[in-house]
Amino acid sequence: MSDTIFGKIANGEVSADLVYEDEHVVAFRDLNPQAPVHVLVIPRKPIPTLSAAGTEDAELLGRLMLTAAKVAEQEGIAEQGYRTVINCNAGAGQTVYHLHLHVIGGRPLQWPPG
Ligand code: DGP
Repeated sequence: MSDTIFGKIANGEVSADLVYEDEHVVAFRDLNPQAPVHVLVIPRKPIPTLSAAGTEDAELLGRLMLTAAKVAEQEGIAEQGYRTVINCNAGAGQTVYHLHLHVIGGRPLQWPPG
């Protein structure tokens, strides 16, 4: 798979406003935020979509979720509430084909979403 912009952020080739990183995942602020807090959590491993993840990625997917919760705490939105979203494929609005989990909050969020 060719490297995406998120792969380049994960390996440090492209800069981003990082809020968390460890050996498995990186979290950084979205360039086009949809709310006062909008952070993307990605695995360092370049999995293109959620559908492309396999059972071998189960622990890594758990790490993405736990990192989302950690970021929400760190950003001060855990108590008021936040949303996590994974867009899978073009029909759902995925534009970057490196798996990423959106953490969105800091304003009231409608449900159901549009
Ligand atoms: P999605 O539509 O789910 O594929 O979300 C992709 C998000 O990535 C979108 O909200 C904008 C953001 N984004 C795209 N390119 C960059 C970039 O180079 N840096 C950062 N920080 N965010 C980006």
